[in-house]
Amino acid sequence: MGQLPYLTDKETGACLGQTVAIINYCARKFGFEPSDMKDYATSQEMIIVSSELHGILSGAHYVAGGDRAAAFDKLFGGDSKLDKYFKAVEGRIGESGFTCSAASPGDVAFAAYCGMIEQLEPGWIEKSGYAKCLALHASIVANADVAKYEETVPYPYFKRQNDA
Ligand SMILES: N[C@@H](CCC(=O)N[C@@H](CS)C(=O)NCC(=O)O)C(=O)O
Repeated sequence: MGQLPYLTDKETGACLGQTVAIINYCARKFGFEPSDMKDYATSQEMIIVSSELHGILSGAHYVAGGDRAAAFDKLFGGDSKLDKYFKAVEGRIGESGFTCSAASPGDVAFAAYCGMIEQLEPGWIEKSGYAKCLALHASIVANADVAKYEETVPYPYFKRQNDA
């Protein structure tokens, strides 16, 4: 498709694009798929939720007419499409601190979008009252391997301002 992200796995020879396919490929390769079918179902759902969050952020970033700042203002202004998703996820985070009984690929994907949102509008998650989502994100980024990966990301893809 000529798009990013794109993964080349030299060990297996697999080459693939599409974020959801890459997440599922890595989860299976490294044995991170939940074995419990209920957790597996929730994890898959959260991967797609994360993909839809990507679409929402992308819609503001590439808004028709180019007024990106106004589009993001609307998104972070309360009662937006973003709130709808965060309210739903907030209600699904249980005693484990995740949507599954332990951190799943879907939880990690969701945490990645929490991180992007924190970069775009620092404090929005907390200010909006999504305390469980915030704690889920904090718990994922506290993982040393996640922190190591984060250091390799050169710059944020989504930009908040028109002139960025
Ligand atoms: N459905 C794809 C969307 C990927 C996508 O939109 N990639 C953007 C960068 S975030 C891209 O490569 N845009 C350039 C293009 O489409 O030509 C996925 O989930 O990976």
